[in-house]
Amino acid sequence: MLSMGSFIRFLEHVFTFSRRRLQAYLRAIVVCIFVVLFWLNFPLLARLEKRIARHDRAIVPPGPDYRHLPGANETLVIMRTGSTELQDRLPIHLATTLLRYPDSIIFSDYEEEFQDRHILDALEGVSPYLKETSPDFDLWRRLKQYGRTILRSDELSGKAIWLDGGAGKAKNPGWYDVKLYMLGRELTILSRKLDKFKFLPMVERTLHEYPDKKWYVFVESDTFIFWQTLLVYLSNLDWTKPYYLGGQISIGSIEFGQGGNGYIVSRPALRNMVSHYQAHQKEYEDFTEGHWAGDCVLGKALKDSGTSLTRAWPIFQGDDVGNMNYNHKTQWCQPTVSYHHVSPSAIQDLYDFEKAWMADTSNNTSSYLRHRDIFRLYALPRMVSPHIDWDNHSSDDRGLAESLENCRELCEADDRCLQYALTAESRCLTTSRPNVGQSATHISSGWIFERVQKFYDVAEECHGGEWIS
Ligand SMILES: *[C@@H]1O[C@H](CO)[C@@H](O)[C@H](O)[C@H]1NC(C)=O
Ligand SMILES: *[C@@H]1O[C@H](CO)[C@@H](O)[C@H](O)[C@H]1NC(C)=O
Ligand SMILES: *[C@@H]1O[C@H](CO)[C@@H](O)[C@H](O)[C@H]1NC(C)=O
Ligand SMILES: CC(=O)N[C@H]1CO[C@H](CO)[C@@H](O)[C@@H]1O
Repeated sequence: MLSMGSFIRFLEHVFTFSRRRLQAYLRAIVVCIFVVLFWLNFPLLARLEKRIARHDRAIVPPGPDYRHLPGANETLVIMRTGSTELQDRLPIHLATTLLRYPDSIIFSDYEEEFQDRHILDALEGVSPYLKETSPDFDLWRRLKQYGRTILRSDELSGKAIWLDGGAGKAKNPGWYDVKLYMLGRELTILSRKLDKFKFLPMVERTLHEYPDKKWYVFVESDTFIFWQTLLVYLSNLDWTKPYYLGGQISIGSIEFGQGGNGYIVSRPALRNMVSHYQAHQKEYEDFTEGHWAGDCVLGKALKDSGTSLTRAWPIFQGDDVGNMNYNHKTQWCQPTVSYHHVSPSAIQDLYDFEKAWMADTSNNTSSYLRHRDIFRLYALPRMVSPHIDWDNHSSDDRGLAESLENCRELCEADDRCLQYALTAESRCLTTSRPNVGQSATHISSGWIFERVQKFYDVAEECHGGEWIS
């Protein structure tokens, strides 16, 4: 048998190749053979990879047991979404928040199976005449006839964006606009028009599906709830009384819980409302047609059936955890349960945060989070170093600055300034309001950490739970 050396010498002799060159060719051939073998075995490798991943998951220590927290089994979570936003908004909840709730229902404007979840059509119970003739039900009729594939790509919500930094509420009475995504404008309005009709039939169907829960927690796909804190809150209330808790807002003379903040209804209140609605469905449908906010219609139906809103702000927040008005008086010692306008990445972040917090407090399931705790445990650690592509909601214009560092100097020179941001146009913005902010493009943010830490340190200790009832 020829050894490799003599084989090469033989080839050299035949082809007068240089030895070095030949070795390179051989190496290339060997690599090619490996690549081909690898390619052929790809399915096998994929299976192996999956097995490793499964194994990894199996050895992750189980997190705190959300599903068996006291009261969890007597609480139902109802999420309202829409066919146009579902694909972008629901997966994060299926992977995080919805895993915690022993019982939950998801309502949309189209009945379908989505990632092994059955999605109910909230509009099923609306009067047939209205559904067949109202222009507001255009989208619903198309979906019913052709299915979800009829949705054009420009009708799907795409990546959630902040059109106006969440500050549009004051100037725009249609606060729903704050929630706009990258939708074709026409459809945004269409889908909102449809959305307002969901509320009352959704509540009716909910009671039909789960008639015996003590508490019904209604959320949207951009709501985040601190689950344990919510359950501790509810354990402090008497569920046998009619309760309707939410973040208060008014349209005209009707006060109601803003839908995206989440709102909570006790069983007696829900039952009263559903019987009242069943007796006056036509009137409520007429009222809804002439109105633009479904959560307001719901507030009216609850009021008409004997349950007024319990104003639960600041326990319920109308905005994201990154955009809080922390102050030592009205937003500090009160517990915190819900946030609104929360992006999917922030939902993941808050979910992980609560999970770690629960692990730390697992010896006492009566532990709850106050705004103060969120400031210390969530906000402060995120304020240590400057963030690129981040908006911390600084708004006092200090003029031009050459760099983020220069902007920081402008902030340092003013004792009240806590944080700063530099825009793409090199404008330096500062504020005395401590805020985590959120991911954004063309702006960078920083904090004077000693000062935000001091903001925390100088506040008085909190005593007792300030539950609103
Ligand atoms: C919920 O769980 C508690 C124990 O944690 C139990 O006493 C109660 O009966 C359960 N309620 C329901 C409706 O299953
Ligand atoms: C729970 O653990 C903390 C420290 O980890 C401790 O300070 C606290 O007293 C414990 N509470 C109970 C009820 O055991
Ligand atoms: C558990 O936490 C709650 C709320 O902070 C507190 O009131 C209670 O005393 C704690 N229980 C124990 C046993 O430490
Ligand atoms: C709420 C708030 O103060 N938002 C500010 C965030 O920063 C931008 C600059 O990018 C300001 O324009 C907003 O007013």
